[in-house]
Amino acid sequence: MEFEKLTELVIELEVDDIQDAVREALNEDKDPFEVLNALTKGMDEVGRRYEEKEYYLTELVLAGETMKEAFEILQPALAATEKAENKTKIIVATVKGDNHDIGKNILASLLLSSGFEIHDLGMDVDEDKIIKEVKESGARIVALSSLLTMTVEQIQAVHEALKKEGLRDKVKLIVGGAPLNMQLAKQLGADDFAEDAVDGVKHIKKLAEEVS
Ligand code: B12
Repeated sequence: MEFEKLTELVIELEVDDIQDAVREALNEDKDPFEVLNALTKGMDEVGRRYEEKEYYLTELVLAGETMKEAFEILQPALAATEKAENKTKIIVATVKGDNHDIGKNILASLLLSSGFEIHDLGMDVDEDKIIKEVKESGARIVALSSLLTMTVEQIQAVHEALKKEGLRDKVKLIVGGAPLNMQLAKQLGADDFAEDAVDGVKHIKKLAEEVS
């Protein structure tokens, strides 16, 4: 199974064939992270076609489902690549108003396989829910995902809410998602940003050392 073929299956929204294809790639001993990379490339092209009005919402939905199917097979292979013990608690969530959770789920499962304790609040999560979870779980790292330009300001809302509760100094806030970069992340009050989930795990390991 060539990586190009995997990318193509995502672009062509082959939701019924993607699991077999991922299985085949893994059986051929392909690196699961490279498989993930090939699938993500497909999603980028789907996004581009949507922007160019070659694809519509139906195609976006199908692309999301194709990626989720693929990830079911891929996740255990990614998880098997690392097995460390790390008891740091991490809250992950997609911000309020945003219903994109594929990237967040990938980050969460990579963190899980790095041994972190994950509190996944799902998507469309407001600051109150995050504050409540910080208090209840004692988590010292909050990782937020925002895929929409319209919702990035929700990061600031979380930052402000943490400040108001006197928790901002205790909690590290890391963010990710396509509309963000390090500069914007900092402007919005976050401590850190990472381009992709693999890099995100590296950054979070560093933050975990700082809070422990
Ligand atoms: C699939 C998809 C959907 C699916 C989502 C399904 C799901 N359950 O997630 C559905 C159909 C629901 C959807 C809906 C919409 N979508 Co949409 N969608 C996409 C698409 C094609 C792929 C997103 C994706 O899953 N990528 C694959 C994952 C693996 O990548 P990722 O999410 O970027 O995550 C990686 C990194 O960003 C990073 N990361 C992500 N989060 C975090 C967090 C932390 C802490 C860290 C460290 C790292 C990190 O790591 C991840 C893995 O490496 C993108 C285009 C694109 N290429 O991004 C558009 C896109 C995001 N959508 C877009 C739009 C406009 C919409 C809609 C408004 C469309 C509409 N008219 O209704 C709605 C909004 C609904 C809502 N309220 O959220 C635009 C956003 C434009 C913008 N800048 O604001 C995009 C960019 C498409 C485009 N080019 O126009 N969408």
